[in-house]
Order: sequence, then C-alpha cells, then structure tokens
Amino acid sequence: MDIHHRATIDIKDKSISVIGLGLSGSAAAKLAHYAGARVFVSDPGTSLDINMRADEMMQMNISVETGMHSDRINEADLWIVSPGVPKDADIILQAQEKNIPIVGEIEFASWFTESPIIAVTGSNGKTTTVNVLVEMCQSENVRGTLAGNVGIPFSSSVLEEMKSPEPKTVYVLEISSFQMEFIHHFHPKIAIYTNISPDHLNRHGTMDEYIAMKMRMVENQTKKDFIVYNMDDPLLTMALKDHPATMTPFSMVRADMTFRLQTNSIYGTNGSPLIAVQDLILPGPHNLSNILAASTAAHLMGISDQRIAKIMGSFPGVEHRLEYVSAIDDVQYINDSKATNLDAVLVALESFEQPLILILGGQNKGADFRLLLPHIESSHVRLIISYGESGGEIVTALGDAVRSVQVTDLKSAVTSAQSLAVPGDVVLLSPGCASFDQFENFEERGAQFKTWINDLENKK
Ligand code: UMA
Repeated sequence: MDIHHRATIDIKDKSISVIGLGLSGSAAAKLAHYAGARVFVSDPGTSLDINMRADEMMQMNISVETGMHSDRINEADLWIVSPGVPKDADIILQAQEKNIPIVGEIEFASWFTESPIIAVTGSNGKTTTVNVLVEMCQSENVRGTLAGNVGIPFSSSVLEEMKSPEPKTVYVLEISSFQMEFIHHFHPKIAIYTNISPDHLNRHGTMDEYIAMKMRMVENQTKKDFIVYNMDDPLLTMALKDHPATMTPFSMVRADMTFRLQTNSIYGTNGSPLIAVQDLILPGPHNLSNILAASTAAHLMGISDQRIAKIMGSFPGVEHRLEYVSAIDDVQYINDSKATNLDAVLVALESFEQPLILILGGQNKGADFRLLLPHIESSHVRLIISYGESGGEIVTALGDAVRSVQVTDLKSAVTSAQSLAVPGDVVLLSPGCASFDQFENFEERGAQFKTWINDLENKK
C-alpha cells in the first residue's frame, strides 16, 4: 500500500494489523473498520482490560488475538502501532524488513479529518495547556475538541466527527514523543511547545533523539502554519531556529509578545491589562507560562481577548496535577500523580512554601535522582518517602541530604506520611516516575492516593 501521497491513500478492503489493544489500538481498529478496512488487532497481553476490549472487537466483527503476536500480523498492507510500541522493537524491525508500511495511531487518525489541528507537546505543562486551550477555543466559530495523550485517542474523536460532522471542529491534541515515531503526513495548523527537558530517556536513548522526536511534530508545517513556543527555553529556541513556519513565541520576561506579563498583570493583544496574576486560580509560575502558551494559540484561532481573560480567571486546574485533595489535622495532601519525570517534581517543589513531605517512587524512566539534590537542599522538603521499584535507588541517590524513609508501596507511603506529618506540613505525591510497576497508569495511581487520603479523613 502506498502511503506516501496522502491524497491517494485508500484503506477500503485493505488488510490492516493494529498492534496493541490499549486505548489507542482499540480506537484505531474501530476507525479502520468503519472506513472499510479488514482489521486484525493483536496484543500479547491478557489483562482484564485487554480481554474486555477483545470481546468488544469480536462483537463488531473485528478479528483479534491476545496473548501473543502471531505471524498473522504480517499478512497486512498496513500496520497501525500503539504509542507504547517502541520503534526499535523486534516486531517493528521485522515488519520493516518485510516492507510493511507502519503508521502511528495519531498519523492514521489524521488521514480522516480536514479540521484544523492544534498539537501541543513539551516535557511538562502540556496537559494543563491543552485543557486551558480547549476551554478558550469555544466560540461561535470554533468548537475545540480535546484528544491525544490526555487519554482520549484521536481516532475516537475523528470517528465521532465522521459519524456526525461538525464544521467548526478544531482539534486540540496533547502529543507525546512516542506518538511522533511513525508519522508521515501529520500536519498541525498550530504547534505549541511548552518546554523541553530530559524525559523518557529509557525509550529514546539520548536527549538528541528525544528532541528529534518532538521536532517531528512540525516536520510537515510550512510558512502558512504557526509555532507557538516558549522563548525562555534555550533548547527549544535552538531546536526551532531554522523552521519555516510562522513563529509566535511566548515568554514570561519579554515584552514584545502577543500577551505580555508585566508588573503582576497579563496584558492583552491591544496592550491594555487583561487580568492580574493574583486573580488566576492556577498556582505557580509554570502555570502562568502554560496560560500564556494557550492564550497565544487561542488568539491565532480568532478567540477574543475577552474570552481568553474569562478562562484565565476561571480555569481551576487539571486532575492529578498539583490537585488539592484534603486537609487533615492541618496537614494538606496534594495529588501530583501526573508528575512522571523529575522536571515535573521540581515544578511541584517550587509551588509550595510550607514544609514538605515528598512521596517519590514507582518505575524509573531513566532519570538520575541525584539531579533533585540541589533543589531539595534549597527547598522546604523535610522528609522524603520513597516506594516501589525505584524506592532503593532514590534513597541511595539522595544519601543523607534529607531525611528519608523507604516503604514498599504507595499505600504504606500514605500511612507513613500521615504518622510523620505535623500541623502546617504539605504531603505531596509527586512521584517523578512512571506508575506501571504498581498501577495501570498515573490516573489510577492518583485515584488510589485520593481514596486512601479520604479513608484517613473518614477514620477521624
Ligand atoms: N503492546 C503490544 N506490543 C508491543 C508492546 C505493547 O501489543 O510490542 C500492547 C501492550 O500489551 C498494551 C498496549 O500495547 O496492551 C498498550 O498500548 P500503549 O502503551 O500505547 O497504551 P494505550 O492504552 O494505547 O495509551 C496510549 C498512550 N500510552 C502511552 O503512550 C504509553 C496514552 O498516554 C494515551 O492517553 C492513549 O494512547 C490515547 O492517546 C499515557 C501515557 O502514559 C497517558 N503517555 C506517556 C506520558 O504521558 O508520559 C507518553
């Protein structure tokens, strides 16, 4: 099958193998099936979720196998791969040897829509940015639709649009580096880069490779398209230096921007004050940066300053991102389960002035925990509770820079935190690791954390 010219791609009656039966695999399979392809989905897993999705596939007359990738995956004109499958996995290398074209789920979904795409990436802040942006992008002419790495597969949203077209649709997609490994035609009208710092190095190997994957998001953009990027980030500025797209940067320090931050106010596109920083609900300088990113893109979509200011002043934040859970005996509990890398932990540390009990742990993604040392020494962290697969590594890396306690799992970490906290403390779950050693995903980790905190409260 020739996938090089998007205009001529036709999947009707083509055999398509979908690799992975997670969220994106099952959504891509449904989209491909709806578009008339002969679909075969394969996943070596056997979990309850996979079996449930396999049942759903069978009910829709989509062929499926679980527990293995059999040779049947190679009887295909096209592969659609889930973002969790790395590009150097054995099955990928074998398919490439057989010259089977491979696309990622985001690429595949993009073939079936002409609606403009705003694609948001970065090492941190992308979830908050997409959520603020999609709220801003609701007007008479624009219907912002959130999808992508946020847990809503792009394929599901596109399938919905195919079934009930909405001409005002503008997709606001959170994009991860994984999702850009197999793209060909993916072409956002507006790309947003929040920042770039080391993340996912266990998958991408080097920082250069990680940046290269992030840059793939704009490889099809021309001067008619826009890149909204954080000009305060030297790595980003360097990486985007020679790109032909129209640059519309944002900054917390420069005055010559679409939205200007000065003397504790944000100024609008006509130069007059829009809102005072103290009137924003979202805490911390990182969120200010995310808000400036979203506002700049919303302005490019024709959204009025008035609407932008309204959302700036009312957006409450995102679940699992510095989310306030409860205060028990004058100790605040904060759920930052979305912090799966060290940069996100640093952002969390900067957001509090009270003494902190920091819960770190889970599955390490290749981070060096020693990088936390200077920040822990200069912040208010008075105790670290580490848990999970990386628990020992964290204790060793931090040495005696701060008091630390190692426990086996997150539930024990919560119990220890409660018994060691004193009034005025903040107990912060900002794990700096992936959740996969003990949970399905960071959402489940955050939800469990909140349940255990609520249990503590109910026992009072
Ligand atoms: N699998 C195979 N063959 C392999 C390897 C894996 O079949 O060789 C199977 C696994 O057995 C599993 C399935 O693939 O059943 C999982 O696929 P997946 O890991 O791609 O997960 P999905 O459920 O499809 O979710 C993905 C994103 N997950 C990852 O990128 C790891 C979700 O982002 C995203 O929300 C979803 O698509 C919808 O777009 C999550 C994530 O953790 C939140 N993202 C990372 C992050 O934010 O740091 C990048």
